[in-house]
Amino acid sequence: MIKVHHLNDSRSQRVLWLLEELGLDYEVIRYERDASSRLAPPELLAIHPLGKSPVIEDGGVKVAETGAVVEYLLETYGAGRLRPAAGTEDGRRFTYWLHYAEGSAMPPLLLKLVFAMLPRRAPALLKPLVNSIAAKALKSFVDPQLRTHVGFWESELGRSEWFAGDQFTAADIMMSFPVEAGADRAFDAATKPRLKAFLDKIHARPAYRRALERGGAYSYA
Ligand SMILES: N[C@@H](CCC(=O)N[C@@H](CS)C(=O)NCC(=O)O)C(=O)O
Repeated sequence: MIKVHHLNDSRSQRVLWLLEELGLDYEVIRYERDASSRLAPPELLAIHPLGKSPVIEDGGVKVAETGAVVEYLLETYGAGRLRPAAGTEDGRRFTYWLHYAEGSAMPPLLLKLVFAMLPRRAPALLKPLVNSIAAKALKSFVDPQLRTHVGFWESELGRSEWFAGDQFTAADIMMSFPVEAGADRAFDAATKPRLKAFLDKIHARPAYRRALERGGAYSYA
């Protein structure tokens, strides 16, 4: 049976969701974030040298990195489901979003989180300085980048029902985490009707709900 090394409240929720959409049996091995640092526990280092989640094991095969896990599951068990045909425009868009979600969308979202957290964690004496550096970085670099990305998502969802065409695909599962994290810290869903509709639709999917039950606490749903 497929084993998923799953960190609570994390990107690996997407892997559980994909497994549910594919109707596969799987076992969830849970890891809890440190309450203060939010980092993964050291036990994950025994699974993969980076100590991050998700990682899956399937017989003798071990796969890390969400996009690679998604590709592996689709190739091995998808039988053509949840992806457009290769060589089509939708197929190219699918590949784009599969890479874009972690490669381009997540870095500014992570920076936003880090710069928002830094002042809270700075020693009292340094707080004003750290606060001012973080505010400058957010204003001059991170927030404008995020506005561009979020505007791009909203406009792409005007081209088709889903990110890679009119059918729901695993590209939407990959993009769920940036959009959910973005709605939490980078944009107001009330001002982005297509992104809001995307979130409403994915949150209503039975497989998404089942994955939440298996994964435990997830603050973005
Ligand atoms: N690009 C990687 C990112 C992996 C990653 O950073 N995972 C986070 C979960 S959201 C993690 O394990 N964080 C805990 C830590 O860094 O200690 C992927 O998509 O798999």
